[in-house]
Amino acid sequence: MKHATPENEFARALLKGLSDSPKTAEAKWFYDAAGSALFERITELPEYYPTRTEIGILRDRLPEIAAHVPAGAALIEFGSGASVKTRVLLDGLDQLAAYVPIDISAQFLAETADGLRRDYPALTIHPVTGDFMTQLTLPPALDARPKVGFFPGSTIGNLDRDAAVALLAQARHWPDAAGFILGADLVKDADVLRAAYDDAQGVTAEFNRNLLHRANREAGADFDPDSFAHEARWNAAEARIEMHLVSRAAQRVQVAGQHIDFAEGETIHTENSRKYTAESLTDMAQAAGWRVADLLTDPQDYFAVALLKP
Ligand code: AVJ
Repeated sequence: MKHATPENEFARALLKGLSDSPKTAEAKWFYDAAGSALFERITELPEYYPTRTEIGILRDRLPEIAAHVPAGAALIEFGSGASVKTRVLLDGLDQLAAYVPIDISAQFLAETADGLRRDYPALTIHPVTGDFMTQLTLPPALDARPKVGFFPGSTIGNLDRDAAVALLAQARHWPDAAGFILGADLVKDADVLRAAYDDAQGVTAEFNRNLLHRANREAGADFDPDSFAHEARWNAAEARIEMHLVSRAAQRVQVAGQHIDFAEGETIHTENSRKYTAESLTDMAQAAGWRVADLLTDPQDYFAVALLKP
């Protein structure tokens, strides 16, 4: 064999995406420790409205959200929990019996669960380790409980439509599925959208380039990260922000023992962040067997928290 298969999953996935035309990388690879810290900084940027807008909706509309959650229910969160958003709900929904954070990192989950058990002694915490894009097994102790899914942050926007529908359908098929609370970013003025993904301080640019630093650290690559420019494009036809890393020159890069050639201006497409309308959200929910019982938005209509019912 000419090329040995790289032994780690990140290196394999990276090589595969870089052999595609156009070159791509999946957004989930942003989140090593450095990338997660950069994302936390993004959520505090003046241009990045989604996090603070969603928290505002959750706080302001707690009574309506509470009415959506049956007594004795389990709240099942996709992705990293223990954030401000989770706590807003746990503080406001005293009818909850259980909280189930699902995360890929067992270590992170264990720490989260300890903190939550301290702060919410009345709540049973059942952490589930796993990739929420795959079929998950819920703890049998939850069998009899009504289940409400929670997927905040518009992280659903990273998924293509089929994957998003599959995730929502999985929750719809839980025994005693009672509802779903979905955070989704909305289509708006293109300049507002672009600024949110290309901030003046350059934090998002560093977040994007961290993929190259990570490739150098973990995938035997020799990228010169400064030779790639950060670009955030609004793709109106697909209703999505795309992040790209644009090669500033023709160059050859080594990745896990193979070489990858870039033309000047050639890009690695590193993320899609889909933006929704009431129509496209309703359509996606319906395709997964849910109906939109309520669509809670902020006064500017920047962000939506959709309350889905079977
Ligand atoms: C975590 C996927 C919701 O799409 O807004 C932020 C990630 N990328 N800035 C988003 C992100 C660039 C974020 N999500």
